[in-house]
Amino acid sequence: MIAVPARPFAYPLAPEGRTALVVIDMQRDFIEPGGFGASLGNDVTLLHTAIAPIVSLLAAWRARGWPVLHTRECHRPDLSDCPPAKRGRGEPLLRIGDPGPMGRLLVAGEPGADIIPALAPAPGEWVIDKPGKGMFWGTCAPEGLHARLQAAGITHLLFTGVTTEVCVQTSMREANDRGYTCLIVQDATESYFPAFKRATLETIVAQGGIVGWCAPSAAVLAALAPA
Ligand code: C5J
Repeated sequence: MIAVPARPFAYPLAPEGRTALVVIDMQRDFIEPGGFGASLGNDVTLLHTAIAPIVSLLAAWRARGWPVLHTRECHRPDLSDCPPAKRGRGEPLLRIGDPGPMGRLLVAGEPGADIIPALAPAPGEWVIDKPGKGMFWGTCAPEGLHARLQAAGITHLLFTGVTTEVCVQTSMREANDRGYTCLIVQDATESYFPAFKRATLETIVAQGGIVGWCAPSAAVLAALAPA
């Protein structure tokens, strides 16, 4: 194990490809103007600081040939996997499935559902489309994501992406409940609400790491031996 200085204590990072880097929903629909995030009234520029740390982590994982998972929150074009309770909520400018400047909001195959070019998946990396907030819900049919991770020998997950308190936290909690050893990279995740991000990171590490560990990307990268 590689000891990464972290809160609430050193994180035991498993080498030899057993720790996957998870990049949650770094999609144009959340990061760029005119997408789903903006339709909810959010300032999308608040998410941009997470991009550079994720680029650095991706480079480190790719140099070692370690597994990388990208997720995309999106729905089938007929919206059959989008519950009315999700689509109908609130008073957004545009709803899921409505046409916007980047195509239909949060619909698979539309430009807005794409991962931003700076973080585009490399060949062989996992790309998981998820209809919900958590990456284990309704994904990787028929066997499910947990079975696929187990088959690949992945036991540890490093979480990055957006937004900290919604899809990142939900996915990390789902993973924690399934027995994965999880760390959230504090500068590689962002929220439209800085106070929610702070509260989420504190919640994760409280009570002896009730959900997992937290560390900056510099601590993770420094702990890795040269590739
Ligand atoms: C949200 C996400 N915030 N990726 N999705 O609706 O966090």
